[in-house]
Amino acid sequence: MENGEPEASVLKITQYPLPEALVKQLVADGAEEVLVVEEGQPVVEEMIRGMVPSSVAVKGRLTGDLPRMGELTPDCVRLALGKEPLPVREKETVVANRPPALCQGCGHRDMYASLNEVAREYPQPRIFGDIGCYTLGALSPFHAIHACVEMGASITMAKGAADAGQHPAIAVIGDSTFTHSGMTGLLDCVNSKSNVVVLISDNLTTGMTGGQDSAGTGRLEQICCGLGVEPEHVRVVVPLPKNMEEIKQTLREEIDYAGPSVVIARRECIQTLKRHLKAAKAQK
Ligand SMILES: Cc1ncc(C[n+]2csc(CCOP(=O)(O)OP(=O)(O)O)c2C)c(N)n1
Ligand code: SF4
Repeated sequence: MENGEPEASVLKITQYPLPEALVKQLVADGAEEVLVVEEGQPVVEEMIRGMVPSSVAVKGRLTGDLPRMGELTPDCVRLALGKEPLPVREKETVVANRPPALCQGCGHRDMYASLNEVAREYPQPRIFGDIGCYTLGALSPFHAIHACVEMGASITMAKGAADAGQHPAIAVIGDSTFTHSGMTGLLDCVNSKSNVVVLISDNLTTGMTGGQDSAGTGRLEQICCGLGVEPEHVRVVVPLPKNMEEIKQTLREEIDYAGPSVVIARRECIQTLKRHLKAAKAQK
């Protein structure tokens, strides 16, 4: 007992299949109930019910002790544990109130810095974003994205805008999202000769979900040409502050070209770069 409240044993699960022995161990010393705090669907909650004795009450999203939908906040969990939500002032001392931001040194930053400068040269630019770390370009300090819907939609939104006469119509998409569901949109742009610029921010990984390999790494230019984009309108730049003028000029040239073009801004995510450098050092 601590401050008159019962202590809880905590088991953190980050694997599948579930560690059944650990789950059983969790309730072995006579636990009466288990609260499953699980983002997304209550999959673990359902499975754990079959692993523990029926005398143990398994609580979570399925039982309504945690909300069935939406993000789990500290307050949701406090309520499920029978505690009052933290007063706002106390919360601010636990977690600083700040919006999410791109890492310092991230190549997406340099890509947006150049794109914003070029966009300002046109009376009504429209920039369509997509899903990944670079979605944060919608927030301060960039405010670079006018719309963002779902994986791959940046290109089809830009196509729709371009076909309706919008100029420039620019899609910003990550390398992984491009190979996940952006390629079909680019093929549509080629078929209709749509006047879009697709800016692929290629950090050579899937940054937002933790740095998994990206399906098209090393082949993006070939893929774009294979889809029918003219090779001279598949351009590659390196998003670094020193290359700002070159990137801006490349963007201007492709905006001026009346057809589908691709600009690939390629520089490795600094988080995976750090890991790769550490692994290489360890191998020496
Ligand atoms: C339909 C769907 N599948 C998977 C995801 C998970 N997801 C979020 S962002 C992302 C890809 C991000 O990679 P990338 O486009 O390369 O951008 P980065 O985060 O590296 O900047 C994925 C797969 C999702 N949001 N929606
Ligand atoms: S994880 Fe990588 S891609 Fe994402 S913001 Fe950080 S440096 Fe950029």
